[in-house]
Parts: sequence; structure tokens; C-alpha cells
Amino acid sequence: MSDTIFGKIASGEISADVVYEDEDLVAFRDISPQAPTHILVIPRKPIPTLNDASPEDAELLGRLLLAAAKVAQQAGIAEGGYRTVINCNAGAGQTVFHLHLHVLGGRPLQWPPG
Ligand code: IU
Repeated sequence: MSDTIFGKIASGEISADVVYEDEDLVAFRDISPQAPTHILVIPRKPIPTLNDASPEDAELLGRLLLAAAKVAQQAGIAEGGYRTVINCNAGAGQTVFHLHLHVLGGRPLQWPPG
């Protein structure tokens, strides 16, 4: 579980500004926020990229999305609008190879993203 920095956050080996956690998921504030609210939601299970998720992860992925909505609500950005992003592989900007869902909000968000 501890092969990436997010694996170490998931195991508690490295601290983070955690806003939500349960048995299978952890949500924490991004260290380099790209919006007034920028939270990452990760499974404790070390899935490197979305491509590596399997059918047995279906419930976990569903709960990842539900946790995103919960932290958005807690952060006060649910009504104003927020964006969820999963960057998959380096070409899309993925830099940490432990699946994570970005939750961004608190400012107007442009579309399409860069
Ligand atoms: P990406 O989708 O892999 O590019 O997103 C990685 C994010 O992880 C990025 O927004 C970083 O600022 C963030 N991050 C972090 O919050 N804490 C860390 O220790 C490291 C990266 I390394």
C-alpha cells in the first residue's frame, strides 16, 4: 500500500489535511490547490490509474464518487458548483500513480479544461 505518497497517506505513514475518511477511502486537501477548495479523494486500495480498476472495484468507485459529493457538501461548494476530475496517465497530467479524484470548487470553472 505504501509505494506512493498517497499510499503512505492512506496508511497514515504520512500526515495530510484529512477532511473525510472511512474504512476504504481518504479525502484530504491538495497541497497545491488549483481552486479555493481542492480536495483529493483516494481509495486506500493502491489502484495506480483508472485503467487498472477492475469490475471488482465497481462498488469502491461508486463510493469514491459519493464521497466526493459528501466532501463538496461539507466544504460548502455543492450548491455553487464543483468539478470532479480523474487524470489518467501522464498525457492527461497524472503525476501520482495512486488513483485519486480531484474535487475543485469555490470559483468559476472554465470549460473545456486545459
Ligand atoms: P495528478 O492528477 O496526479 O496530477 O494530481 C496529483 C495531485 O496531488 C496534485 O494536485 C498535487 O498538488 C497533489 N499532491 C498532494 O496533494 N500532496 C502530495 O504530497 C503530492 C501531490 I507529491
